Amino acid sequence: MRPRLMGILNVTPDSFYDGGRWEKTDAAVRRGLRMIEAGADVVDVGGQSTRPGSSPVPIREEIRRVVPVVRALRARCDVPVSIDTSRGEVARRALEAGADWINDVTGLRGDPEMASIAAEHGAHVVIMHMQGTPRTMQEDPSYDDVVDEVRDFLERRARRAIEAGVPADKMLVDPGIGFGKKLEHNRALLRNVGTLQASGYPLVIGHSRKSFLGEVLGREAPDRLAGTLAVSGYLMEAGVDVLRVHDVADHRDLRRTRDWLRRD
Ligand code: HH2
Repeated sequence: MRPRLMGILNVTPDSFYDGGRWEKTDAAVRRGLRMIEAGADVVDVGGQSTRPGSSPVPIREEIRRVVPVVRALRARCDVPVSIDTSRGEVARRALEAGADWINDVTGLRGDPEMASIAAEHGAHVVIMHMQGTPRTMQEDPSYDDVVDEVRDFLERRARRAIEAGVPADKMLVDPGIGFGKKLEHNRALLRNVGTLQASGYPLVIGHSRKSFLGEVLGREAPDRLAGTLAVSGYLMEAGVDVLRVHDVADHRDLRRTRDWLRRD
């Protein structure tokens, strides 16, 4: 199966890797269009960093950052646009501006309205697992069995979304690499994507340049591309449906090379 590439577009001053690079609307739109040219199957626009230790920004500021970018991308391309938010009002405004997906790192727990907003607009929904909140999540995350607990959570939240009217075929799930997880938790989740896929929903993985790679390699985010690609290759073999990545062109090359190698 051909994994889809979700290009990360953070319209923020402080995201852990691309913060401050696409803060202005024009720069963000150019970046989004470049990612689409490079082969992104969906562009994920975020207006608030959720890196460990981060605090929420005012809702009006989040809307100011993302809505013009979503509108401009929608006017200039047909590729699905995703809004990375856990706030219903931000999602609503982005969907009205033309977004197609909601990517919610709280698994629809951040705002009780989120599931019905998604249902009303016919949006695809990515339900992600996180233990704790971004501000404190890396202080001492703990699990009895991380894979089982994450799978149960994702299935429970997906059922709730279906009850609120989101069609099952518009739902995707994501174990939330780095969100309230120690190195070994991330490793267990990456090695057990089959268990997570057993729920039947397409699986999204967002490992790109994250700090677990810093722990493995002793490198900062700008120097974690090779590590990211190694994990991506592994996940492609495992049949993951969507890879959420900063480096779309490199991943397209990875995917093409792998397809060439596997061809009969
Ligand atoms: N990771 C981040 C943000 N949103 N969404 C999903 N579905 N899965 C993820 O793993 C995920 C996500 C954090 O990464 P990034 O957007 O690059 O950084 P920041 O939160 O600092 O903006």
